Amino acid sequence: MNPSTALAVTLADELIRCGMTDAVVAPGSRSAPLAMELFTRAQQGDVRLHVRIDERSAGYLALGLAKASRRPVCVVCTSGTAAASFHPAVIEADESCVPLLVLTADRPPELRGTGANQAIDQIKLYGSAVRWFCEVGAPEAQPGMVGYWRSLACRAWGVAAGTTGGPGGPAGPVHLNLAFRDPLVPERQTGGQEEAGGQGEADSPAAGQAGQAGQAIREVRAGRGETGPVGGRNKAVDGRGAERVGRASLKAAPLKAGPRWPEALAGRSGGAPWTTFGRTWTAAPLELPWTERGLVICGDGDSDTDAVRELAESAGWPILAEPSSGARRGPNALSAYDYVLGCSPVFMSEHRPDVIISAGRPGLSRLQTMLYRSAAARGLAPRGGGPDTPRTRPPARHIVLSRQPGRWDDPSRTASDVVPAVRLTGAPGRASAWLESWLRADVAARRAADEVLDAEPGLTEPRLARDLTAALPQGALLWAASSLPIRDLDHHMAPRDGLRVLASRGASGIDGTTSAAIGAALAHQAAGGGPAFALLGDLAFLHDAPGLFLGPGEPRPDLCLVVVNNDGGGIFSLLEQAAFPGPFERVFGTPHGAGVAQLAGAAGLPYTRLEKWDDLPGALVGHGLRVVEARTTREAGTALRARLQEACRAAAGLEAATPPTARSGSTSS
Ligand SMILES: Cc1ncc(C[n+]2csc(CCOP(=O)(O)OP(=O)(O)O)c2C)c(N)n1
Ligand SMILES: [Mg+2]
Repeated sequence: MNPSTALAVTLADELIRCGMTDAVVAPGSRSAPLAMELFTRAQQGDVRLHVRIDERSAGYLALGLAKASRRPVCVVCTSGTAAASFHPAVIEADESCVPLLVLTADRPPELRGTGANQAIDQIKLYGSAVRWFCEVGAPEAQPGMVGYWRSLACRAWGVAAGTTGGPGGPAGPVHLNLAFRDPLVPERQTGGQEEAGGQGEADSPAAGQAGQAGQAIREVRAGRGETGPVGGRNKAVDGRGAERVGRASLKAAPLKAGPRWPEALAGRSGGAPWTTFGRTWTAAPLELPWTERGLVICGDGDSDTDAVRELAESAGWPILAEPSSGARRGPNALSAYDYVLGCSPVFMSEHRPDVIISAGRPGLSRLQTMLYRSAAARGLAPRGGGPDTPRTRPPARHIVLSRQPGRWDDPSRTASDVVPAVRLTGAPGRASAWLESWLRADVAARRAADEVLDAEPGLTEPRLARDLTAALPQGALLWAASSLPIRDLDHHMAPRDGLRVLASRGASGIDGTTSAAIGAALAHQAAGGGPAFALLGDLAFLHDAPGLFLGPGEPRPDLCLVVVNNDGGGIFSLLEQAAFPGPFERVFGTPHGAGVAQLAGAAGLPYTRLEKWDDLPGALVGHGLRVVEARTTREAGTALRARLQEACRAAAGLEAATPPTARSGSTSS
């Protein structure tokens, strides 16, 4: 067996033992050993393989798969600029703690820096965006390599998954740079058929060697240990969630090394990984005495939302949850909190919290940040104090929940405690006036916003966000694009169960949206989840056009891409740039006139144009990957959002007169 094949076979086998169910490959020659091995393991049913032409799309596909499945997914490419094209997905995976295993093929060291074709400096290519980088080194036929590769694969897996408890910290991307020397294909491939096992050529010495090497490869793929029975790891989940056991796992036999390979390639017996890790983040929960004026705020991310919701409900605290937090559920969740925070200074001054518990990354509402700051600044005297310093209440305690050590979200820099969990003591277990007051304000804002939305006969972006999330079936997944789609959901999505909302909010890029949504949909459905949908703007849709083009053999999700086409970047009309008519349209608005229908057609995808509200439920029905376009205009969207703010301000003015309780309402700061 040649060294490149030995490394690829062993690495793939060990990752499958660790639990890898999906692998993404982009085409190239230097990565051939891994691509061919993953193809073979996929044929055996040990892993699901996805192939994409564009590495940026491939990276985001892996990101979506890993995010929805919460397990590492590997993504493989050749050397050169191909590896650089993974960078956006690596950054997003870093920022949003998604376990991604980036396997870049490279030229061996003797070809680097020589002007050799397609050789660039790939060492630490992704800088500090990865939890761990390893230059694996060119494989050589020496004793000890197998333990090295197998333990390396486990370490990469554990660091990506965030389970090592080590310096890597929480889940995130890991980069292995793999130097492959020629030959890049298995011996049998040069003279015979891959799966023939050399039988047809067994008479020649060379063919005999190749035949034995083929035998060694097959036995590794079969998960055979040197001493024990075959393990249970070589199974994969198919597109509909059924587990398939690899055919080779049914037999056991001792492993023979190939003729030129000095040691057995097999892993541990029983199909076990070389190394397993235990979680070490076992810090005790914080004991928190109950207080009436508490708020729970949830941003994007994979928090323990059941625990957060339970806490809020037992304490009688409102939940202000972004759509992709997973916590916008239950009776305490607000649906129009941004309007409440923004539209009534009187309400806010009367409703300052004494404790805020936050989880996840806040990124959608500037007002949220202001809320943290104003609550935390209360009672902090300027140096030397002064007669006007408000000292009636101490600053609010801001407790940040972090599932892993070493990383937490606190952009307002107001955290007073960072803890894994909170145990509340002394909660009265009944609804409080505080909660009722927040809920009343939320209902008032919601009603005012709904009246404005319903009065508009034409298609509008905010109403689409509201009606889409209300219409989606139980068990559905919704991928929300950056820019206005996720913000419109934040303003208008009613709390509900049975809908999983995911988004790339780590770096909030508009790139890779379609591919990430496809990946998330595939993982969601492999785990038995329902249909998937994505809400994205026209620029996000165009940005990842290559993500629409799936080869005939590729796994396809049941995913409806709902494209809101306002012919450009609508969000900029809401920002300060809009006040500069000279450069605005060309530099920020970026109209393009592209045909969404034509692009869908070029990719062979079914297309529906949504013309009116009554047609929305019907437009969402369908199977497979498909596109629904809703055309809107940026001007109308901007005017509508201004009307929504105005209506909520008026509604909040009416409601604000009622402080929650005489006791708490009398002491604002
Ligand atoms: C990769 C990347 N490039 C640029 C941006 C800056 N950006 C933020 S929103 C936006 C416009 C998005 O337009 P569209 O997807 O049509 O959504 P709309 O705002 O119209 O709802 C741009 C260019 C970004 N976030 N990510
Ligand atoms: Mg747009």
